[in-house]
Amino acid sequence: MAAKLSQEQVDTYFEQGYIVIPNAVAPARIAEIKAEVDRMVADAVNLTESNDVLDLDPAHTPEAPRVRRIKSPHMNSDFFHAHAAEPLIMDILDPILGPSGIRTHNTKVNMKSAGHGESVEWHQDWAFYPHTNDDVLAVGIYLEDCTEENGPMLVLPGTHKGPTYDHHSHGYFCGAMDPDACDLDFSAAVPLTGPAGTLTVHHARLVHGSAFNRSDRPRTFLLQAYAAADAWPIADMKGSLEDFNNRIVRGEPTLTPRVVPAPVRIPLPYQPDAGPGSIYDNQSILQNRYFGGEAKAAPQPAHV
Ligand SMILES: O=C(O)CCC(=O)C(=O)O
Repeated sequence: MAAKLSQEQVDTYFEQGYIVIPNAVAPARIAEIKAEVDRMVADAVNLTESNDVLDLDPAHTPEAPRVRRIKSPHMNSDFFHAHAAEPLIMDILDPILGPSGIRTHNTKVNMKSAGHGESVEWHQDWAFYPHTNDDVLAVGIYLEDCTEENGPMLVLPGTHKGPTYDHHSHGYFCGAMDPDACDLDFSAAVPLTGPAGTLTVHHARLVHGSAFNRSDRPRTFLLQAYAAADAWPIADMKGSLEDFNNRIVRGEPTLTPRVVPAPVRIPLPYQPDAGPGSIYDNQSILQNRYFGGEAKAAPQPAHV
């Protein structure tokens, strides 16, 4: 594929808040990524509860392992550390993240096992990590063919230009939107589908979610989030200044953030019981669920 986006793709990204590039990543590279995922997930047979690397499904047992997420693979695997800076990805992002450079913000592998894989309630990534400017996005790579049946990511086009919605429940940040509390037509959601190797880019303010995987095929999705080098996080720097600057993958660090108006809510307070790095734990206190599934009992309201 051409590593550079066409002007039409750049315009679509800014207009709609996302783009989908089928066959962007070559089959040989997908095979390497899958091999590293398999290597990391193999540790699940030794676990009875989630740890800093693997987020286990509630149905997991060491005998029948079920991993729903690899957390921060770029921090837990040399392979994924290097992959976050992959020139193919940098070249795609160059025209949309601006000239200041590019910083990795977070990475994860979301795994929906066949017949079972978890849903992700509607949310905006921006609600988790507001920055001083909104040149912030996530790149997704499907490691298997993704169709409407095995739980594609769903997006609401154009919502990156709208408000930042409430992602709190019972006074705690829960990383999910109450579908009845926002004036959005969820039936207009677009499923992002494509063959293995399809690459997606979505704006951090775009409303998105994803349904259960009730098919007989798994769906594994590598997500890598990036910010312009001059976008500074407002709520959490995720470590020291040195760590922050070490995550620059193109361009130079800067101490002068670019500040532009963008609607912000602070993702605090954190829930006392939510496992770190688990969107599933975080969202589990949302009672009014769009995609179904059982909500956890409501915690005592936080005093904010
Ligand atoms: O796995 C998906 O389809 C979407 C996940 C997502 O939006 C997230 O992890 O923030």
